[in-house]
Amino acid sequence: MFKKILIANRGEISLRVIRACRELGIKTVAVYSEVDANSLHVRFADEAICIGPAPSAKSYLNIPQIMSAAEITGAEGIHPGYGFLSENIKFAEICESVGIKFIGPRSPMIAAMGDKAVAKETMMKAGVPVVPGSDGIVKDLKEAKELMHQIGLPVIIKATAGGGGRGMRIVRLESEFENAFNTARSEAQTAFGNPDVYIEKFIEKPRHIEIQLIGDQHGNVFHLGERDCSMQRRQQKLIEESPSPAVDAELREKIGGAAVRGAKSVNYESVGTIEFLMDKDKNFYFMEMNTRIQVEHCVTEMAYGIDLIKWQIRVAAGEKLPFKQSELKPRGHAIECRINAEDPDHGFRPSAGKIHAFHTPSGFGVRVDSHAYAEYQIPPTYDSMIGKLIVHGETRQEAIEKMYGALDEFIIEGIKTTIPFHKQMMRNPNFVSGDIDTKFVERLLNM
Ligand code: MV4
Repeated sequence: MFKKILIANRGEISLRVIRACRELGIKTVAVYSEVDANSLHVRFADEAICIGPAPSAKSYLNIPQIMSAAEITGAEGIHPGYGFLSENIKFAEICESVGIKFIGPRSPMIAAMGDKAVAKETMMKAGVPVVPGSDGIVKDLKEAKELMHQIGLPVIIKATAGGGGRGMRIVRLESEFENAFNTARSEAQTAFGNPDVYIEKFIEKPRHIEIQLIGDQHGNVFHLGERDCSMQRRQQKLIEESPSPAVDAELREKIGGAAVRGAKSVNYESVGTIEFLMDKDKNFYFMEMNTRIQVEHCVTEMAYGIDLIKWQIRVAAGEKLPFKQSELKPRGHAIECRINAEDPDHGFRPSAGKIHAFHTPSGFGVRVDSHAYAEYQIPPTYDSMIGKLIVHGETRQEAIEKMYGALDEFIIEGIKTTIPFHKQMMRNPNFVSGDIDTKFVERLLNM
């Protein structure tokens, strides 16, 4: 087992990894930018190294500085958290080349799953359902039209260099197709410097269902059920839950089994998530695979009673997973609300500044993962999430009630937050009945 791990991240996820290491008897090294000198991850780590000024490029993305910090402190492993360098192939390669364990999959795996076409091909070979569409990039209008007729309308045209919802164009009428195809290509050239597009069957009003996976270095891969992340706004997740109100035990086994087949086909190790689109008829289609721990991992932890970060560290140290898939079942229901320093009454615009009062909720089944505190000055440099509120109840209804009460107890003064928005959602009839999809929030806000 590692004696010392450096966490190449900041904020709540850095605190989360510090806690897991503490419980595993592992010493921790925090890295921080000048503006983060008073952050809690600096305070609670065993050692802390300043790696540069505020801009991420000069600090949390500064590979030489991070590697120097690891060398100076003798860290044997580096946990990248999420975002920043967590899926950076070069960073994983550098760690591998100097014998420091990158706590995640090996660099070739990050590369493979990071290439949309390779990932889709891999999943197809493993029998994982993928969205019907072109086999890679569509080279010209003639081929595109043939595909449109094969797939059937509506179709979606996607820029291969796009991502996160950018460079996508839906076509519902044949008469629109030629113009849409040409416009999509020229917009892709302008936006990404690459005009290449591919075409897929458009899945109407999909849910975003993702499967939590964990694999060890002995060929074992398990799934820990699904998370429903359909409550999004402009590709930003706001509320996540496990299990999904749209998935029963039988469907869970189907989707989870498909995800495990996909992961096993590439000998996946570490934690990972396979994202699916699911239509109203419960057909599910592979979207992408994330080779890192995710913000919303906590709802899986609460529903399955498993500490994912500790197991991620154990498998990185070579331990064998002691699980039996048949015993990995969700119990009760967990919901997470992302607490962002944003103003929901003004287009969720950032609301950085100084927090004057900070009181967190608690009670049975209430968890707050946050690096914020009273008098904390939120830097405008990084993303706006200042914490996550997670609740666990025996039923979804109880979890919703518990979430509403916890949000009501959550006092943050001095900045605007998404708390009022989340309270409204816990009282929204569609959310409460589970009748939502990935465009629900945007329709609700008339975006
Ligand atoms: C789709 C789709 C419907 N049909 N592909 C959005 C970003 C990227 N992850 C893929 N996305 C979508 N791809 C087909 N064939 C709908 C979306 C989509 C979406 C997917 C997941 C979560 C939120 C979303 C919001 C808008 C669109």
